[in-house]
Amino acid sequence: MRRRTRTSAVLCLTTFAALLLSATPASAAELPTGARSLESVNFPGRYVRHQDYLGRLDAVTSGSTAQVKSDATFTVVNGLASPSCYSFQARNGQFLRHLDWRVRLETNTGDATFRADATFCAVAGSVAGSVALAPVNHPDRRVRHRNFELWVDVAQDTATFRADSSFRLTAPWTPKTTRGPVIPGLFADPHITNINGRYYLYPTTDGYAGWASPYYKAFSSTDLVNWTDHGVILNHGPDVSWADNSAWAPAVVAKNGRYYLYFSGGAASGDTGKHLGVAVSDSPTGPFRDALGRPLIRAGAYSGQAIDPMVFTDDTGQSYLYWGNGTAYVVPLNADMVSFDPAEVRDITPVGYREASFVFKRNGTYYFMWSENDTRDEDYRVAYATGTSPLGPWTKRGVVLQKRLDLGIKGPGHHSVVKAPGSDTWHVAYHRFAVPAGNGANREVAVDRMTFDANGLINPIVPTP
Ligand code: FUB
Repeated sequence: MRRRTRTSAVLCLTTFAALLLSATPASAAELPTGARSLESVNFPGRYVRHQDYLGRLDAVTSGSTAQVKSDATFTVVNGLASPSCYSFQARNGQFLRHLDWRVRLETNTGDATFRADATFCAVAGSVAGSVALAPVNHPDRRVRHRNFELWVDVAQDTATFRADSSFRLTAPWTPKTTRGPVIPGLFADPHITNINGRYYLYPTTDGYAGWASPYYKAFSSTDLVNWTDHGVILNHGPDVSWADNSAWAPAVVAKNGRYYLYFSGGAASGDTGKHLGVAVSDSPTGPFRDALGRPLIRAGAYSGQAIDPMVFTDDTGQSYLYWGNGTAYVVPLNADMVSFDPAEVRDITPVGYREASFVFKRNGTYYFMWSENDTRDEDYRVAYATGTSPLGPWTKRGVVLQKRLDLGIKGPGHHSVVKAPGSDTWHVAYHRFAVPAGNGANREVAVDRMTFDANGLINPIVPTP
């Protein structure tokens, strides 16, 4: 009975995913992500903007008010329903979506309907360099202007319709003035690492109710500012037989000339909790394949959820797997990186521990860091301890990253740490409620400096907006 329920739920999800996939227009175009404005092709000087939460096409000039310019500026981001399409986030944090065929601005609820209604696939527009936007769930329609209002109408094969539905992406009327987020859109739980001199970022894809996203993307950078999107590197649906959703908190480590991605996932039935798995690839940007065909740690094998894996490799070459939610565990990994001796698992839970263990070593001292409170709570924060071995014992040193309401920063946590090669320069990647108007399921990724005092203790981390 249980099996049948799970099977039909899987079928439902698979059908929806297949629908979304087949809905993606064939002549897909790629858009640059980041801040942009969208200018009409047949009414140059008029731009997509929102007014009273409705989409319009209005004139914007250098003399327009700051509000008008801001209302005509969007961040092109990863599609909320499909990574091969796009969503458009306004400066107030809301997204363009269609409802009753009118384009409007609303807050992302994270449910499947909203995400689909707010995801548009880019296809070639009427003139070179322009694009048309097809709703991912209605590929026969296009975003078009009619009486200078934005509607989602059935595409017509006429020159007028093609022009009314074509836009040029231009420089934004209101340029970005903040450092964050470092990757446009909704992502969380960033795992940052440096492989052969290049920085890689592996986040959870966010914006899904219940953190239900099924896939991971990889990003890379040489300067921690400009990031290249390498696309989807592992998708629970097709790639992992035992997980369908909840693609949470990946961590990648290089070893033996290969790349190992540790991750968590849940089954569509939702009745078995989260399992922890490991995938392998010959490249840090994947594609990754499930290494075992089964979880490395099954839900329920240890108390707390089997989530938030992280691997630290000591100077001896020995790698250790850390994970946990409520309880923090560590175990030495076998040389194959995909197995361990269960008898070696240790509980290293510090006071205040919630999840997101991260371990690194500096000047002979081991640092064990973690997140406290709930990721939906603005008091989500990062604390740490120091120790003399990867297994402890640990001495708690306190909280180093927490909310800064004066800067509009809430819930900074689930971080990771990276050292610039050949230096003593350290950075921390973490997520926080998206600024503005985010919450515990609409989070963004930031990167800031992490410094130490003369005694090797971590100075309070100053989050930049
Ligand atoms: O993103 C899903 C979950 O939220 C992570 O596994 C936790 O660490 C928390 O950030």
